[in-house]
Amino acid sequence: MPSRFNPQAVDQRWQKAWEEAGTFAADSASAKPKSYVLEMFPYPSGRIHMGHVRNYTMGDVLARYRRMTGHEVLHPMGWDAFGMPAENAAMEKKVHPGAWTRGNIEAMRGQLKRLGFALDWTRELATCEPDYYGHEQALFLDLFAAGLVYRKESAVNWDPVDMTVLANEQVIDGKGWRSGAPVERRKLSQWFLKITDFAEDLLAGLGELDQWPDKVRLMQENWIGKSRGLRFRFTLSEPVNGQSQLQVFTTRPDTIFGASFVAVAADHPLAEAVASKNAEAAAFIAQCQSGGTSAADIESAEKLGFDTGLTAAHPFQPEWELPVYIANFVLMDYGTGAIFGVPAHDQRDMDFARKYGQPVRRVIAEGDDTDSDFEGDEAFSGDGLLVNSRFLDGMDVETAKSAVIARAEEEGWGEGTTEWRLRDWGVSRQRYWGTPIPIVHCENCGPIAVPKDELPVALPEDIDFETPGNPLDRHPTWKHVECPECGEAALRETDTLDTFVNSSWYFIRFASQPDDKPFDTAEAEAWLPVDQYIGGVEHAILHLLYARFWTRALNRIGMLDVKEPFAGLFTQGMVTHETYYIDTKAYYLSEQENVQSGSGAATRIWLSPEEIERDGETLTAPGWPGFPVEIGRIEKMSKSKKNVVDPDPIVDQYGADAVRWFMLSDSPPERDLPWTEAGIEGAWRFTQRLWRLIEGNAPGQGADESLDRKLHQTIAGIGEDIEALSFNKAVAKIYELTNAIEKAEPSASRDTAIRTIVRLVAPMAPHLAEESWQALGETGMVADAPWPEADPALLVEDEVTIAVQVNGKLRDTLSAAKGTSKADLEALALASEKIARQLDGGTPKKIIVVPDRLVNIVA
Ligand code: ANZ
Ligand code: ZN
Repeated sequence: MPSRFNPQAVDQRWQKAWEEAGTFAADSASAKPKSYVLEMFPYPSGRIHMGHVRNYTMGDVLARYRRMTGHEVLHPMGWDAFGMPAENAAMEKKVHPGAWTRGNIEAMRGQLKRLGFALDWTRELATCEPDYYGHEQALFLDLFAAGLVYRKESAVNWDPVDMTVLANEQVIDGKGWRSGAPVERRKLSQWFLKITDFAEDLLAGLGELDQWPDKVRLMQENWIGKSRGLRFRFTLSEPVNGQSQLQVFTTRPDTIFGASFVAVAADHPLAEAVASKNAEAAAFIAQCQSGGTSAADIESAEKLGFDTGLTAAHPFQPEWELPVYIANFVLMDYGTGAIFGVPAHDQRDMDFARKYGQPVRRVIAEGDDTDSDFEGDEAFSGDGLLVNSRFLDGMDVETAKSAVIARAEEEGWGEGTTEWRLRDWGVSRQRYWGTPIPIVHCENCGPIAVPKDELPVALPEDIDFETPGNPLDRHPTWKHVECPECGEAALRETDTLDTFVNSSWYFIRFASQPDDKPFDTAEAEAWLPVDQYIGGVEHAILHLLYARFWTRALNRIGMLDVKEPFAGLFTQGMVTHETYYIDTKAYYLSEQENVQSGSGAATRIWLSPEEIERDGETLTAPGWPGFPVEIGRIEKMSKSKKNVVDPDPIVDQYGADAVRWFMLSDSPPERDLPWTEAGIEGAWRFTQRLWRLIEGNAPGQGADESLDRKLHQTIAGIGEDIEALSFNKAVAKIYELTNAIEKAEPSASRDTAIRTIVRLVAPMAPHLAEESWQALGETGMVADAPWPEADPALLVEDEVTIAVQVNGKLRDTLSAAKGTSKADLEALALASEKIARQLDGGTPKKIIVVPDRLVNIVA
C-alpha cells in the first residue's frame, strides 16, 4: 500500500536539517568557482505575496542547481527596510516605524523559511539597522570627499496644511494625500549625487550587458537620454536687465522654420525681470508655482502662458518676430529654461498654440502632405523630409539637424551640444525612516562631514508623529550638536537618504560584511558581479541605474574593481488571478438615498476568492445574497481588486514543493502566471506521483537502452533549461521522464533513472527530493549530491539499421548508434556470424562503408 507524500511532516524536518548542517552558508574563501545568485530583496510590508514566491523560487532553483554543479554559491536574503509605509503606519496605527518594520521582517522571514529556500541566512541584513546604514553613511562621506556629492536648491512638493514635504507618490491629483490641500512647489537646499558624471559610461556599459533583456537596456538608454542638440541665442526686441539675447535649447534644430513662439520657465531670470515690473506676470508666476513637481504632474497640467510683449528675432530672418511667453510647461532645470515652440511637430507646443492662437506651420512632410498650413490638433512627431524650410527643403531630419547646427556655428549664434536627459540624483528626503545624512551644518564652517569614528549617526527612538512634518527636525535635542571643526553650536542635517541609496549597494554588503567597514574589497571582488539577478521589471530603470552608478562611484574612488554590478539580469512576469465583483448599479438604484451625486458612485464591489462559492459554472457570494457574482479580468494580484491569494494557507494545504512546482511549471518565467486552483492541485498531484514512483522502486537486472537514452537526454536538457532560466521547459522534461519510467519494466536502468530523477528535481522540489534520497538508501543529502552527468554517447537521437552486403547482396542487418564511426561499423559487420559464414574464412578484398546506412564487403 503506497503511502502519501506528507509535506506537513516532511518539509520542516529538512528545513531544520539544512539549517543545522549550514548547507547553504557561502564560504568566501572556497576554492570552488563562485556563483552569486540574487533576487531583489523585499520591502517588509507585512506579508510575503505570490510575486515574491515566484521570484524567489526561480532564484532558488538556479542557486541549488549551481551548488550541485560544483559551485560555491552565494544566495542571500535581506530587507529593504526603510521607507514611507512604516511612517504612514506610525501615523495611522501609532506604532513605531522600527517596531512595525521589525515585526514584519519576523513574520516574512518565517514565511520564506517555510518555502525551503536555499538561502544563506547568516548574511541576512536589514537596511534600517545601524549596522547597515552606518556603513552607508561612511560610503556617503567617501563620495562626499571625492566630490561626488553636492548641495543645491531644488523644488519639492509642499503641503501647506500639514507643513511638510511630500514625496511624489503622496501627491494625488495635485493635492496632499492626508490634508487634501493643493500642493505648492517650494525650493529647498538638498543633497545630490553626481550620477551625470557617469552618463557616458553608464550608456556605454549597456552595450556589454549581453545577459540583460534588450527591453531593459533600451529603457536605461532612453532614461540616460543622450541626444544631439543646439543651444542658440535669439535677439530680443528690447534688452531685459541689460540682456538683449535669450538662449534656448532644442533637440530639433531641423524644425527651426516651424517656430511660432518662444517661451521661458516661470523661474527664468527673464520671467522674474518681467514680473518685477508687471503685477499680472508676477501673479501668473505664482500660479505656476502650485501643483506637483513630478514630470507627470507637469505633463498633464493644462498648458498656460503669459505674453510678455517682448519678441525674439528668427535667426534666419530677423524681421520675422516671435512672441515671447512665460509658460508653465517649460522647466528651469533642463537645457537653458527657454525654448522655441514648433506646434506642428510637438504636442505641448500644439496645445499651447491652439489655445493662444499662434500659427501652426508644417515643416516635416507627412507622406505627401506638405501643406504649410497644418490642420488638426495632433502634432506630427514622425519622420519625414523637410518642407517649407528654404535651404533645408528635401533633407531628412538628421541631415537637416546637422545643416542648421553647422550654419549656427559658422555664423556664431549657436553651438551644437550633446545633451543628456539624465539628471543628478537628488537623495534628500525630509522624513524620519531613512539613513540620516551624516553632515553637520555650522555657521562658521559650512556643511561638515561627521567624523567617521562617530558613525553611525543613529536615528533617535523617541519621536513624535502627532505633529506632521519631519520628526528629526522637530526632535528637541537630536539635531543640536557641536561642530566637528570649530566646536561651536551647530545643527545636524535632518534630511535622510532616498531608500534607493540603501538598495544601491546591499549586494556588496551581502558579499562581504566586516564590522569595521562597509565591505572588504578583496572579498567583495571575489563574488561580484552578481551572476544572475532576478526581479520585477518595475525596477528596470531607477534601481538598476543607481546600483550601476554606485558601483562605478566606488570603482572611481578605488574601493572596488568592478563596474557592472549585475552580469545577468532576468525580469520575471507577474502572478495574476481572476477578479470577482458585484455590480452595484442595481443596488444603488433600489436604495435611492445611497446614490452618490454625480458619477462618483462605486459600481463594482470587488470580492476576494474566499468570499465566493462555486457551483459548477455559477458563482455566488454568501455575503451578498441575491446579487450575481461577475467574473472580471485576470489581473496582477492586488489588494485593490481583492484577487490576492495568500501563500501561507496554500503551503499549509499542499506543502512547499507543490507551491514551488506550480510557480515554475505553467508559464515561461518572463510571462504572467495565472494562479488557479486547478494549477496548484495539479502540481500537488505530481509530487504524489513522483513519490509513488520512488516508493515503488525495486532493484532490477539488465539494461533498458531506450530508458537510458531518455534519461541522459533529460539530464542534458534540464541543465540547459535551468541555465537559460526556462524552468517551465525543465518541468516538462521531468514529466516526460516520469512517464517513461512509469512505463518501463524493472531493470538496472530503471533503478538508475529513479535515483537520478531525484537529483534532477532536487532544485525544484527539494523536500520531496531529500525524503526520496533517504528512502532510496542514498547517503548524505541530495542538496549536496553532484548534478548527474549526461553521457554524450547516449545523447545521440536513435539507433540506425545498417545493411550489410556481401558482393552487393544483403546478408545481414545490424543496429548501431547513429554516428558510429566507419571503423566501428566495419568491425561490427565482420563480427557478424552470418557474414563470417558468407566469407567462409576468406579475407575481403575491399570494404565500403556508408555511415549510418550500409557496409558492403567485396569478397
Ligand atoms: C524645438 C522642438 C521642435 C522641440 C519639435 C521638440 C520637438 P528631449 O528631446 O526630451 O531632450 N525643451 C527644451 N528645454 C526645455 C525645458 N527647459 N522645458 C521644457 N521643454 C524643453 O526634449 C528636448 C525638447 O524639449 C527641445 O526640443 C525643446 O523643444 C523642449 F518638433 O525644440 B524642442
Ligand atoms: Zn564650525
